[in-house]
Amino acid sequence: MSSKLEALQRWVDEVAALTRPAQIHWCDGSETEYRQLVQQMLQTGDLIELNQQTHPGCYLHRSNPSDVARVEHLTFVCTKDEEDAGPNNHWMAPADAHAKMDALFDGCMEGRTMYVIPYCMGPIDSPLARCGVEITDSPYVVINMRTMTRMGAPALARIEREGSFVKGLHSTGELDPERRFIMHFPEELTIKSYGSGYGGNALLGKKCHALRIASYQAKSEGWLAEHMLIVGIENPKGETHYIAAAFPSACGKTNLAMLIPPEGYRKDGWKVWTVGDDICWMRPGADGRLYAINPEAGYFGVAPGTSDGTNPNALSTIAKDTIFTNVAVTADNQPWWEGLPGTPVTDWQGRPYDPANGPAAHPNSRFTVSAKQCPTWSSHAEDAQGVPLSAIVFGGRRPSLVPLVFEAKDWAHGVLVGAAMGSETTAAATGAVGVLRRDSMAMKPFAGYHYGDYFRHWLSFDRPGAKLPKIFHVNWFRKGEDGRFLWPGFGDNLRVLEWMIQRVEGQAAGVDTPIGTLPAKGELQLDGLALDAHTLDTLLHVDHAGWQDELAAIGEYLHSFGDRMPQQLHAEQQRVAQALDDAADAPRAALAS
Ligand code: GTP
Ligand code: SPV
Ligand code: MN
Repeated sequence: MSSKLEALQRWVDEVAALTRPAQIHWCDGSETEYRQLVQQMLQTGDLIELNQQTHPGCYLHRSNPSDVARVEHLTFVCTKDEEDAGPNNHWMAPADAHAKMDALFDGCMEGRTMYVIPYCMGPIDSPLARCGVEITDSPYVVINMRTMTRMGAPALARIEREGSFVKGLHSTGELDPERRFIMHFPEELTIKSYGSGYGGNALLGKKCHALRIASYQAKSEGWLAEHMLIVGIENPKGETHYIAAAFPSACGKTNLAMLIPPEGYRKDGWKVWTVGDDICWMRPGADGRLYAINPEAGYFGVAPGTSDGTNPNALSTIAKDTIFTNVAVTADNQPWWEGLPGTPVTDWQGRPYDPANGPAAHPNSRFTVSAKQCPTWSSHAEDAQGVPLSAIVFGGRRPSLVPLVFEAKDWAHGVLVGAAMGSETTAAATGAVGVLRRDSMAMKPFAGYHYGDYFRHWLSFDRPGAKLPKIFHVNWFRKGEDGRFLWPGFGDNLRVLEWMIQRVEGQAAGVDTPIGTLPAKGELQLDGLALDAHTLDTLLHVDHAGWQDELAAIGEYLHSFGDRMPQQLHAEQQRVAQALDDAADAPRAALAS
């Protein structure tokens, strides 16, 4: 072992002394290693073989029923100073957190194999990429990390070159919700996770490293780590605009990243290219534009709702070599979830399907698959320098008030729009579903430091020479009085993206309103869509009284972060509130529809 890897070896020895595994396996990321792990997991029942005729290389994993989502109430950011974690995070003093976790890890791997997983987040030769090492006793974590990251020998070589890496220690423990914690020590570039084998709790490269630790690093290094998809939209002239979009968990990132253009668009030559579906790291390039990479190598996507009608690209992506977690199965052993044709016979817990027990697939059931299997995988997804962004989009599940799309006036207004984001909660985290909460930039569960400092960092990108993307807000989830979605969504969302691109290119005038610029009449391309005039009016209406209340609530929200909230954001909130008050005095002048 070279001297540069001594620090890693020392840490592995320390962890082994604490957890006392029967053996240690250094993961090389090879196909042979993957096959061996799969065989072993088939024997232990950790994996169940699915129909290999219809789904070659596909397996099912069933989680413990108490362990099927992220656990925000058990997730902590442990900075020396409590203020640095901010009111947006749960905090514990680092010494207390280490003591608590080390007591849980004491002897927890006895009789088991400890896996050492070197991984790289981002293209292996990218200056924007960062490495980590996860130590885990879960073979399920190993096979998922192999798909989700660049795992193994090349990552180890980069760690040896750079000498620095994020340390992640994980054990599934007893899967006891009372003995489950996800702890982050951003100042030590360290993660400790115990008691869960699920997704974001256990695949430490994803939310723990690539968002919580990375957002903290990004603040001091001048970049951004965000909960965003990255998609390329190619117009009929062959020009591609890249768009990054932040929607909260289970609010449409994977779907937008893989969208299939409506028929008319396809005929005209529009194409969509997928760069990333969950996480985006971006930094300013020499030309002043923001450049983005996808730090991940795979998708850990929501299964329910994925169908030929909604996301055919995802469906063909997961036709082979995919791990399914907590889906149902059909009589001929195919994976099944709500939204697919056919009928389930066995539910996600392995019980005979009975509608009285709820959905057959868990609402947060997922697929893990290599990004390269996506038919629309972008040839630029591996570009070391990343792709230049034309637009940043914020959005959430807002059943009322928030129009289909609006554009922020400038960067500072855009930061306010992102900070003010609200969305109904989903099954991606434990707790009540469908409750409206603020989820600034879709980072409420993931910002590794104080939101006030985070917004200040965002504002700091607006500096001389910067050629920043335009910022938009969308809402695919507006509901009518009958409770149905007003906007068709999915592929038809391209209509809204096209308007954004026209705005970027200076080709759409839009209509100014106090909350931002909306499409003018006729600017949204709606050919081939059965959308009546009344629905369109509702989707593009700015309800002044409703927005006055919303701005008051946003003002209170900003104040809840105390002194660290930048004055500039308060000023933006006051500017928009004032514009709404002024418009209320002269209502006709400023209405969008
Ligand atoms: P995470 O992986 O948890 O971060 O989720 P995500 O943001 O990638 O969400 P995803 O694309 O998987 O979508 C989650 C759910 O929202 C699925 O059930 C989709 O069918 C649904 N959905 C996605 N896009 C749309 C849309 O445009 N309209 C409507 N009505 N539903 C959508
Ligand atoms: C999310 O919840 O935003 C996800 C799934 O993408 S997890 O990896 O569990 O965080
Ligand atoms: Mn996510």
